[in-house]
Parts: sequence; structure tokens; C-alpha cells
Amino acid sequence: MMNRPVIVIGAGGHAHVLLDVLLMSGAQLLGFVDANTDLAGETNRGVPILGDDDIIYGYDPEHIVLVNGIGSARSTDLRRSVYDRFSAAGYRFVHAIHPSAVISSTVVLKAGVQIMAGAIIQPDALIEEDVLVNTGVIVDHDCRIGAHVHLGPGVTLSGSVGVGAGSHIGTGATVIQGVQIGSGVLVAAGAVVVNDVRDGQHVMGVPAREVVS
Ligand code: JB3
Repeated sequence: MMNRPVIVIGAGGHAHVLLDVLLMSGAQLLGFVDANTDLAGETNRGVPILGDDDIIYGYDPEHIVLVNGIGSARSTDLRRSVYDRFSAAGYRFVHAIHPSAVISSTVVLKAGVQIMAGAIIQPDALIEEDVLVNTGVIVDHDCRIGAHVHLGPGVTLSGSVGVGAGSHIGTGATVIQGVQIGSGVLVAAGAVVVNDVRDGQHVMGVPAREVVS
């Protein structure tokens, strides 16, 4: 499917990193779209920012593919809404996988998964739709990562960890083996998670504890 022309949604920091991956993969890039229409006409490494999301609807879903260039700093909601909106309209999101990533042949990657430079994914991990595995992440054996999750740079998930849909695991966080993290969870950067985390909780620290706001 990567032989179809690609549009990247978003033209910020995450899209900047994705561009590198896509160029290395030999993708045929039509350009970026960004909600900030002031960016239209600018270029990044010669690839144009075409306009806002309406540009996509000008293309038949059978003729192009999409890459979700929206990342997440705390919440994955925007990333998810972009993915859901265009999937519902019939567009396909393709993988973006850096050639330096090490991925066991028994790993299952669903649509739109992105794996950045230096990540390692061990046997029988399941990575659901639209998950972003950022730079240098380790996902060890038998982990289950729900749709739209962002694993921030340098996250380590030990064996058989579960992460529910839409959770954001902050930069450098560590999760010990067997821990189950719910959906919509925010794990702060640098946390060490040693106990299960319920849906919607925000945890931080070493060992990680709930942040009550
Ligand atoms: O930590 C790392 C390595 N990367 C972070 C990434 C995972 O998340 C990065 O440092 C940022 O924290 C964040 O990157 P992201 O999502 O690219 O954020 P930012 O640099 O703020 O760019 C977001 C872009 O998306 C902006 O240019 C917005 O105008 C645009 N945008 C927002 N909503 C949208 C929409 N673009 C489109 N096409 N559609 C939208 O609905």
C-alpha cells in the first residue's frame, strides 16, 4: 500500500520525525496537511504543506494512504480523533517503521502503527491500531498495547505488560513485568510503575502513585 502517494496529517514535531522515516522507506510523499493554515505553502525537506484537512477529501480513498503525524504530549485524544475521522471516511493509515527498529517476526502490528528509531519489540507482542512507539522504546515479550497508545521516547515495558487504549506513557517511564495499565491513563515521564493502574488514572513517581488533582 506504500506504493500509493502518502499524505501526512500534521506538520509539527512528530511529523518532522516521521518525514525522516518515510523518506528512508522510499514513500512517494504528496505533502502534509495542518490545521494551521498559515503554514500552507511552506516546505520541509522539499515536501510541501498543502493546506488543512479538507485537502484530503479531494482525493479518492483508493488512490492515497495516510500517516498520522499528530503525536501526544499528555493526551492521545487528538491523535485518536484524526485517525477515527479519516478511517470512518474510508481512508487507510499505513505503517511507518524506522529501519533501525528491531521487531520479532512473531509481533502483530495492526494498521497505522508507527515505530521510531531504535525501538525493540520482542516476541508475541500485540500492537493495536495507530499506536506510536517512539524513539528507543523497549516492548518486551507478550505485551499488549491498545489502540492509539503513545509510548514516549525511552519507555521500557517488561514482559507481559498490558496498556489500554489511548494511554500516554511518558518519556523514560518503566513498567515492570506483568503490570496491567488501563485505558486513558497518563503515566508521567520517568515513573516506575510496579502496580496495576485503573482506567483514566494519572500516576507519577518512583514507585508510581496516583496524582490527585
Ligand atoms: O516526544 C517526542 C519525540 N515527540 C512529541 C510527539 C510525540 O508529540 C513532540 O515533541 C510533541 O510533544 C508532539 O508532537 P506533535 O503532535 O507533532 O505536536 P506539535 O509539534 O505541537 O504539532 C502538532 C501540529 O498538529 C500543529 O502544527 C497543529 O497545527 C497540527 N494540528 C492540530 N490539530 C492538526 C490538527 N493538523 C491537522 N492536519 N489536523 C488537525 O486536526
